[in-house]
Amino acid sequence: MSKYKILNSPVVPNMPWQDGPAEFNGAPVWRYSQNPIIGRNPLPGVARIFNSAVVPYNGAFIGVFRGEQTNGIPYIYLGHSEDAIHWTFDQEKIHFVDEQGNDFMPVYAYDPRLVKVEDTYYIIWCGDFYGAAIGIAKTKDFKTFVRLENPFLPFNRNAVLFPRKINGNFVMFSRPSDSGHTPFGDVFISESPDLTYWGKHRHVMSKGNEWWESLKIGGGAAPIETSEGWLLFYHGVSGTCNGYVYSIGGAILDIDEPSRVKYRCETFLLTPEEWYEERGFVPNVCFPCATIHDSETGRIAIYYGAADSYVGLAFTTLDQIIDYIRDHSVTNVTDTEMGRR
Ligand code: BMA
Repeated sequence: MSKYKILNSPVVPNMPWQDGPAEFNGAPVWRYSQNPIIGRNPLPGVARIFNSAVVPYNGAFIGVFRGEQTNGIPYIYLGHSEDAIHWTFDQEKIHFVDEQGNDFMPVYAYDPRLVKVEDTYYIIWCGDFYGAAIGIAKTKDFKTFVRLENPFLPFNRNAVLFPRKINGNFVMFSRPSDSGHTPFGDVFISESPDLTYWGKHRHVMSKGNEWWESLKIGGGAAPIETSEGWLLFYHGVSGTCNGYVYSIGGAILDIDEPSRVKYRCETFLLTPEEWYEERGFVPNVCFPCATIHDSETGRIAIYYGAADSYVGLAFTTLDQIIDYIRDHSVTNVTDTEMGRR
């Protein structure tokens, strides 16, 4: 019997899975033995796929993938899979229309997230709005993608929508930033009744006291609703003399007021160690963008971009990860307060 529960989430018996080791040196998160699941030059004109998001769909899986074209410009490509490990990609990048039905193609689009809220799937990405900012589109059938109003002013990156409304409003994380590689950054949260007007902005968490996340942090996978609160896998960045290092961190947020952090793990959950994480277009990057989780077994598969070159898969279970985050939690007042000044 599991100790904790995944709430408001489907049963996904065909989700990818591999058992973990009996003992761990650190966090109970283990990599898929066949990583990376997506290698280089995955389709014509695309040199690398990484930082991508997937969901269960019609008994199989579908995803939005950051494809770095051979001219270096990132766009979003749709992918399909029976097992969420082996993916086939549409050769054409996703074409959007606006709410009037006119064609819309972003100047660039990267780090997509894919979140189902009620009966609609939302794609959230970082694109150009006279500077880096958040783009959002909706689809019900993965054929028509309707681009919505830009939710936030530039500069802002790393937006993640929650999988359900809270107190009647859509809720989204974002990270205000600068126009460059942003050597700072905290996670904020905003609410919207209609996905057009955003407000009630709150601060969620600051960059960490711990060195692995001391430069900046950013939202990662869409939070998982659990009996302990919203389980969040996010990224934390350390600034070394040799560049940024991106690790995966974990936190649990209050279910009704997610700007309040209940538990925040002081250690990283996963940090670059394998060749595909340490070596690539940008070395030393583990960048989580999605999970697939099964509410029946509590199994969780984390999808993460590796070294801006590959997609990696790692596993944990709800009971193991919640116990680990709670047992290693260190919070301060900027975590636990409501986040409005
Ligand atoms: C961030 C984003 C991510 C990328 C990371 C490491 O600022 O651009 O897409 O994975 O840097 O290069």
